[in-house]
Amino acid sequence: MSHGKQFTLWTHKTSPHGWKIVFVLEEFGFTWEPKWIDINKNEQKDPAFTKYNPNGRAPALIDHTNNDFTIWESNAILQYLVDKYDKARTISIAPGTDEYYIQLQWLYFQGSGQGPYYGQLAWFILYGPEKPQSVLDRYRNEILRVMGVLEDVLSKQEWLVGGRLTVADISFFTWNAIVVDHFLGEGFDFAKEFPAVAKWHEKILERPAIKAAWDERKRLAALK
Ligand SMILES: N[C@@H](CCC(=O)N[C@@H](CS)C(=O)NCC(=O)O)C(=O)O
Repeated sequence: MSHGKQFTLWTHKTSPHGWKIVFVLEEFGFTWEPKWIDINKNEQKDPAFTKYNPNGRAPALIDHTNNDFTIWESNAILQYLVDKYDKARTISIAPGTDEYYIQLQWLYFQGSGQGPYYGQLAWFILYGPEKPQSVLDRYRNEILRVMGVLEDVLSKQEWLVGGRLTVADISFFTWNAIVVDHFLGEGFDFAKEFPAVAKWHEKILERPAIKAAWDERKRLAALK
């Protein structure tokens, strides 16, 4: 490590999976160095990256304060960061409690229920050589179904777990923002269709570190 910072984050400049890691690094005030890989150039399959993440997908994190410990899968990275460094539990639930497993439940649901379906709709719209209507409908409907699950829960409680913002909430933010802004169409009215989810989403963005990081992502996306 020559940059002298605490972490190196390998990710694509606008990756939803990478930016939720940035949110947490910034929440803790950690220093980190980005190593941008361009997925449009397939750099995520390059050995320079796959030596850190054999799955060849952004992101991967290296913790230089812990013997260059390396970890991939975005929610495993979130879990690592809060279990190891959030001793004050500012954005997480303490291990060993029942609520810890509810936090895990939401992180697994984000990784298996939100990420893949949202990601596939985005992929077909952006890169699909064909765009079969049945496929677009399948992923769009699945996104609406996932938002419906969140709506059901968040219309009865403010946060997913623990009565406060945690990494469980943070993990959903980036994909929700991206599909609402780019992939659900201009006719999609977030606040009208899913009022509790939209309100929760805006509250996450009120967190200064998250707002600043998301503004930076928007700046980088505009430079593309
Ligand atoms: N489950 C993984 C998903 C990672 C993922 O799909 N990353 C995207 C960027 S947002 C990627 O690298 N796509 C390029 C590819 O699939 O080859 C995680 O949460 O880290």
